[in-house]
Amino acid sequence: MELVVAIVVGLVVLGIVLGVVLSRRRPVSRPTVDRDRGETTDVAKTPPAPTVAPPTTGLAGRIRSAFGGRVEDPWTELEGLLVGADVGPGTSARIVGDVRERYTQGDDPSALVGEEIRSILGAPVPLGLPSEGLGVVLVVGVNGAGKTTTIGKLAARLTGQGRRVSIANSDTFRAAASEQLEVWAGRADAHLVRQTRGADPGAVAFDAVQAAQARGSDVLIVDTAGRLHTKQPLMEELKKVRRVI
Ligand SMILES: Nc1nc2c(ncn2[C@@H]2O[C@H](COP(=O)(O)OP(=O)(O)OP(=O)(O)O)[C@@H](O)[C@H]2O)c(=O)[nH]1
Ligand SMILES: [Mg+2]
Repeated sequence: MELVVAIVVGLVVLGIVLGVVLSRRRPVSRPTVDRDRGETTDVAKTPPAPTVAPPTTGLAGRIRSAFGGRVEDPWTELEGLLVGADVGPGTSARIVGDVRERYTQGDDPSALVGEEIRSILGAPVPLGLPSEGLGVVLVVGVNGAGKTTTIGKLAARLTGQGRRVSIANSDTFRAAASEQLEVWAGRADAHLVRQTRGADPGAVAFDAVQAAQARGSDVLIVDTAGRLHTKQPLMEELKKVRRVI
């Protein structure tokens, strides 16, 4: 039997990258209608409004604000902002060190942070599913990051390619997790393995591997309950699920 366990990690960091990128987007030029005159105005062509301070909300805005002369030591502030955004202390220190080396007066520090995060994440890794036997994808991440939705999309893509897909609900913690996954499995024409709420996530994964093999599935996708990577016992639980698989 060939089992390949691909662990999907880094959703937190990905979220930060997206946050940085999105918050740097320029507002889209769109026409507005003057209701009194019935005229349409292209916002981009109107004279520039009086200079306003850049946004100080969102991670990118707060980073820029920290470097705007407001705080005495922006590097310590930056490290605190990263830790506060759930980037681990070690990675935060690394990012601060790397950005500090590259930063020169006038640079946008949030852009440099975004570049560092992208370089840490590296190029996207292809989903390495085996050509024979059962491939297992264990999906982990913080609460509400989009794990279950992504599983639905991934399952639909794989069944669309002609692969037989099983899904295991090892999120036995959150209310209605099973019902949510059932909807996605139905849409993707995938087979769902689940147990009652509160069951051991490792036990669900064990049953699911057996059931997927018995059905001749090509891929088993295992959903897990959202958790913060800073919660050690919950991370140990994930390790157990992986070992069981
Ligand atoms: N717009 C948008 N919303 C998304 C996307 N992915 C997930 N969502 C929404 O984000 C919310 C959380 O998504 P889930 O897939 O339930 O996230 P999760 O990580 O499984 O959540 P937990 O199991 O509670 O940890 C839902 O309302 C989804 O509809 C996406 O790509 N785009
Ligand atoms: Mg979920």
